[in-house]
Amino acid sequence: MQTAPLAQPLELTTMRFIHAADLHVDSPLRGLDRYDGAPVERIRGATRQALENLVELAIQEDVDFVLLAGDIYDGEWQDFHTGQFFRGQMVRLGRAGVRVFIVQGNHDAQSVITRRLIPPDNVKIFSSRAAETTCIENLGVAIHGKSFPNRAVDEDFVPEYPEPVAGMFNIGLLHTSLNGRAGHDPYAPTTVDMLESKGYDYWALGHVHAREVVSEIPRIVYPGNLQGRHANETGPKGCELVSVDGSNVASEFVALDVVRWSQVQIDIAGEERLEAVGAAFRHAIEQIISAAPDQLHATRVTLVGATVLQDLESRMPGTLAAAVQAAAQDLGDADVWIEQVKVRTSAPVDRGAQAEREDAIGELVRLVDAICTDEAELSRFASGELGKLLAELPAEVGQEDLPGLADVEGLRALFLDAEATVLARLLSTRAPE
Ligand SMILES: [Mn+2]
Repeated sequence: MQTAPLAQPLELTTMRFIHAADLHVDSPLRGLDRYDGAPVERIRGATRQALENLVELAIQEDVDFVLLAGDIYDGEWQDFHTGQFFRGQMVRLGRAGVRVFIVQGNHDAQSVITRRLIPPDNVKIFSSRAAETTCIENLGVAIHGKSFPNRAVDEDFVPEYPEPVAGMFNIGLLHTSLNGRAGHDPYAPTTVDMLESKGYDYWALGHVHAREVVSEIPRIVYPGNLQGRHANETGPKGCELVSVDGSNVASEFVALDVVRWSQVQIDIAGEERLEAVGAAFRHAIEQIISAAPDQLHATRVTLVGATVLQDLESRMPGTLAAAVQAAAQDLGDADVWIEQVKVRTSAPVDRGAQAEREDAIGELVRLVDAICTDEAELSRFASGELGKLLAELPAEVGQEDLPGLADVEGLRALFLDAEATVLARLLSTRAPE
């Protein structure tokens, strides 16, 4: 739980609310059927179950209201079922006395969803024509928002958002890419400065699928999406549970996902037996499972390393992937689905023999040998450009992520590692995937 003081302390306000975004209910899972044994129905239903979990959390925690910052739907509904399911969940909230405030995002913009359903009375969807404000007098909260009229919104909505209501807790509900976020379309762009200058107390953002606390004062948060939808949306997904007690705003992340995506790289360098592949996989997956024992784990496995098993794989492609799948079948009660096995292994290379060659390969091996046996040269690398680069990296990049850049021994290992990668490519007789 992180707590921060408000810019202007409010005396009477006490409330709790949930902030979620990017539900993408019934988002299609493309290519899912291609995989044998895929728990298709469980994965297909995951976005709906995560929404049910959100509703249960809201009722259990007895929150005052729920904010949904856009992309509730992935796009136009196939039929009315998607909208009716969502509406049914909103009705559950309404019966529990929970109000819901929604802005539409690029995926569920006014013009994108053409089927119409009248929302229940406890749900307020902000207009896409102009930014507007709803006040809840008894809570002392003012919620400001504007929906996307169309999928592509190029302008900054924030200048148009109303002035904060004096003496109230002011919340801005906004679907935005801010000043750009990798992998996300630059819609309704704005800046942190712009958000701060508005004088609100909390900015409930949506659009970016990775959770991010953008700022503490005022608190500006992307909760991330409610449920990961593919192997690039890894880790816990859920919502922000926010408490306001007059002088403090505190919020914590609560996981609501039912399918947990992960990617794991398994190094099988030097392994000679297929059994070892299964054992290495078990070791990796046990850590993933123990971190979240109640989830269905959808995992992408990448096998790397120079191994004689590559020979087997070359003669019968699919052997290594099948070894991983077999090990997953043996896991018993654990819910694990291997989404994909990427084989990036290589054949072991006889460096001595390669160094004798009179071609680019021989030249590469001799060059790496020359550098690795030259202490002075390695020291120059460590203290020169690489050392400088290391010093300039942002603090979030842990030094443990960059092993050995600053010392001779580490550099030697890195050079040999890089050589092995290049040699594997040069010597590979496999067709590229
Ligand atoms: Mn979006």
